[in-house]
Amino acid sequence: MEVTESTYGKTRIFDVEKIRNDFPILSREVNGKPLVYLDNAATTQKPYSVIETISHYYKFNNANIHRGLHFLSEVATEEYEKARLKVKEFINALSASEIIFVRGTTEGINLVAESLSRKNHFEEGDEVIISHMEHHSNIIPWQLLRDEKGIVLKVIPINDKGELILEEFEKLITPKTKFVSVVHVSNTLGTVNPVKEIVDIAHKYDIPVLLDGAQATAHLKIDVQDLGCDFYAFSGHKMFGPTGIGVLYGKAELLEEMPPYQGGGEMIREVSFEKTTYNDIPHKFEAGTPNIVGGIGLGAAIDYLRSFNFTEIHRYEQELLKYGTKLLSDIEGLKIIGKAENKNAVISFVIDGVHPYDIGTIIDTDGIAIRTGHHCTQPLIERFGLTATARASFAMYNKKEEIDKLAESLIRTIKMFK
Ligand code: 7TS
Repeated sequence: MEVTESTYGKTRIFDVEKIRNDFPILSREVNGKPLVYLDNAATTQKPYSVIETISHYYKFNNANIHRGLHFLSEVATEEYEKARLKVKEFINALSASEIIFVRGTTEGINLVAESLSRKNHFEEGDEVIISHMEHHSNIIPWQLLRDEKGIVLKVIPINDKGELILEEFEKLITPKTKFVSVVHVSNTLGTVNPVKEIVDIAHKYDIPVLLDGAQATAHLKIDVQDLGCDFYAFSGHKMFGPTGIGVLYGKAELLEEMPPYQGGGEMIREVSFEKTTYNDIPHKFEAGTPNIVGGIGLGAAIDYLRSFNFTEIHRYEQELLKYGTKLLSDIEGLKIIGKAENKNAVISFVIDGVHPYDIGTIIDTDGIAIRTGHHCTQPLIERFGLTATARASFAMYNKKEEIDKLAESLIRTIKMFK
């Protein structure tokens, strides 16, 4: 099936009240107050269309895929593969065979690290470059390779605003540099990295690049061909889709040469005790029964996102960011961490004399959900001389009124600690 623009019908007018009505959870109360959900970098809420797609699948179409010749198995397979095509269109990959369904960003990165290692892409002393603002899921897989293969991890530094220092990146490259893996948008700072430039620089030296797109896909239009990256990993649950499903995009010519990540059913062509031949990509990387309903649900989330114009989503979220930055900056004793010029709607902050955990706990009593802690970016938090921040992260269904409530609740918190 060809997925075309017409599959998505007319682009919806961006109307935040109408958008909010698509998300049932947004009308619930928490601690007797209307929920103010500002933890979207951790996970986004789900629209009816996604919830109903999942429910419909289990009610009417549930079967294992790529196996049985029976009716339901064919329906389920078709739905799952249709979702793969939607992902392909969504990120503008060249082919659906470049779309591997995984558990999430974390598994996508681990898959690449493991498979490249198995291919002997790395020798002892070879270097992998990451950045100072990586999520742990783009640090630990490479540290595991460091322990296993003796590779060296190099880190692109950042400035005090929380931006990558691009000139330093090129200086880190040596003939031993074999891979670059960098986050597209920082979950802690909101910084949008100049990933296209990073890819261009790395490619001058024939070094493949992986981009961690976990925080990008719900907020920016992604075009992997335009970015030129070799791999792009993201999670369904951070873009209005279900948990337990994500995507690893990889250029076909690289995936073809990479050995499987896990062995099992689905990923083989023929098996004997002496020799096994593998299936074509992407199936070679999808051992076992996959998260079928997750894939189909992700397809529904993509349909939902594509019913809007990304430029409008971005414009609106930038408005929220500007409004929130101003409002929170005006609170005495509050300091925003992460002031990149190019930033998505994430505001990390600390307050003099109030521990982030206390902030989170107290404003929760007002029904406000934010995240506190190191956000799985401990080296980054330490770079700012901290152990934790409070973080409000926005999605397109958030409103300025919710930021007002956040500010009021923070002021109440500060008063309690005085
Ligand atoms: N990379 C980035 C940039 C992330 O923000 C996250 C999750 C991951 C990778 C891992 O994604 P997963 O879906 O595989 O778990 N970030 C967060 C967060 O900021 N708060 O909770 C999870």
